[in-house]
Amino acid sequence: MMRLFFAVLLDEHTRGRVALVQEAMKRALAGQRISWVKQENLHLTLRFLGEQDEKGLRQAIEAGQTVARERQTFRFVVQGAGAFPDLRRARVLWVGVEEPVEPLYYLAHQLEKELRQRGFPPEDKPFRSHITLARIKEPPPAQVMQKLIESLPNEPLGSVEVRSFVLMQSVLNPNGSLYTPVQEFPLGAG
Ligand code: 2AM
Repeated sequence: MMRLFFAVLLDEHTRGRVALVQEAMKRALAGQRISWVKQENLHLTLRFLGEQDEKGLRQAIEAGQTVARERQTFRFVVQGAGAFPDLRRARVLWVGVEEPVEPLYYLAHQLEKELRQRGFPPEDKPFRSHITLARIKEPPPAQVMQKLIESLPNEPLGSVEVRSFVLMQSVLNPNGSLYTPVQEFPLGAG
């Protein structure tokens, strides 16, 4: 079995800028029990598939190929930060995506459609484009979070050119997940 997800990877420049925001968060939240995503692992998840067998892997690849053939390269801007589910109960810290967000949503939507046609159970959570920076065991006080988010610069961190998306394997281990690309799907290659 393989734990799989579809993702858009960030270019090195954007990853570096995002990592600076992450460093600022680390300083502001020092002493809290937080697990920070390593810089090389920063990504935007399009669809999480969970544990899949050989057949699931094959069908995920087919779905990815179908979607990629129908789509052209596009850009999005990484900007803004926040917390899921909200600042009072922060469990996930993220940086967001500014306009245009539609192409990403459309890509996620098309993947969902192709996966469902191949018998994958529907994703129950609506897609929200974000790049996870940290996962928090115990939410810090809401004022701390509010102050933190307000203190971060709200300027574009990078304009990402999406030429492909990737099926990733995630191997969980105690000192952080190990992500490995299984297959890359160049956009508009059909
Ligand atoms: P996240 O960034 O919002 O945490 C690999 O685990 C990727 O799949 C992560 O980026 C994670 O999103 C995403 N993902 C979505 N649903 C998940 C789930 N139920 N369990 C683990 N990861 C999930």
